[in-house]
Amino acid sequence: MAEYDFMPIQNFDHLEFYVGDARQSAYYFSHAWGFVPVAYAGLETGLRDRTSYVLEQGNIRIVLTSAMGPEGEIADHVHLHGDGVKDVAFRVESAERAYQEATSRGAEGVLAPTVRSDEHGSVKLASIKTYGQTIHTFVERQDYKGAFLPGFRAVDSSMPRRARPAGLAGIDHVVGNVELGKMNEWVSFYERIMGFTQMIHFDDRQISTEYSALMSKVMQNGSGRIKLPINEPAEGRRKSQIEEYLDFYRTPGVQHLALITDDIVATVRDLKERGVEFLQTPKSYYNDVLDRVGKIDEDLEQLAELCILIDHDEDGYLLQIFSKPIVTRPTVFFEVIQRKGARGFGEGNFKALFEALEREQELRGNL
Ligand code: TYF
Ligand code: FE
Repeated sequence: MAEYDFMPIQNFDHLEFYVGDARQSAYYFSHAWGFVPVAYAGLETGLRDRTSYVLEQGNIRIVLTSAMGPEGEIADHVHLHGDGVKDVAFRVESAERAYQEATSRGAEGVLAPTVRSDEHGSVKLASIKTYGQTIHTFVERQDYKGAFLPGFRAVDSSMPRRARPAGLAGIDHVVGNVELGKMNEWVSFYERIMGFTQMIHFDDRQISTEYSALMSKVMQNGSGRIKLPINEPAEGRRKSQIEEYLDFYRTPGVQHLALITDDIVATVRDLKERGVEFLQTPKSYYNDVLDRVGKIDEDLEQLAELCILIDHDEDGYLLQIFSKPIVTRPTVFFEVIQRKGARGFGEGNFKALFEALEREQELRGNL
């Protein structure tokens, strides 16, 4: 029987990026990636020090926040890291309880349980630290009917919707990069503090190509809904892609967000037409991929044209593709993934994927 889950997380609530300019980032996330603006907080809502845009697509909610001046933690965060993910927020039934469970097990609190209310109801928020300067906020929102959180106003839905969704439906996993030698600390952080377990099936994923190497372990919560892989650099012949990230982000942090689609061919075709750039896969990959993965529903020609990767495990197969970094520094990127039964992360693609990542790394002079 499953053990009692002291940290029942319902789902991801949102991902908050701290960015240099929230307005321009919102334009990129909506026009390039199809996220629809739904809420806003800034000068017009009485906020003087920051501006946030909230965008949604399917069950994905992204918050883009920037500082209105050089002071404060948002400006400091952007100064140190460039644009990046500050908060991987989870929806819970009780923020108070989640915070108590985590802090009593040793988590460092950032925001003690706090109630915020407006005419749409009230929410409870509480936050703890995780790797680098990243935090996890627990969001309790069952008594709230507003657009996002108190203090935000809904983006007028009678306005013409400039964003056209691209078929992204949910968050599959969120990956963190940690420093060399720190993997087990973070594995035990998620075990001890969050009640997560290591997906046994994929533990000790030691991945090395000719040049770079990394270790990756996948942590998941009690329900399996939340999957948080953790990467650490490993000794390779040349600089690990994880080290390149750490060199530019300056601390551990979120490396990639994997977004689910039910039709990866349509989604990726659409995103490419809007100018989103993805890693290229050599055509030779497609010569023998079906020998490895077996029969698939999709047209191989189309997958090859779009450079979509294919992998399988005992439960089925999956299709995935990786964007180039979405920010100026070679740090955070998106993965688009369609699962057709498979529960893995594309282990069979690691060689092709890491070679593609290393070609980019080499162009940047960081290999
Ligand atoms: O999440 C994963 O495990 C896959 C593969 O630096 C991956 O998306 C793993 C490590 C990495 C880039 C991609
Ligand atoms: Fe991934």
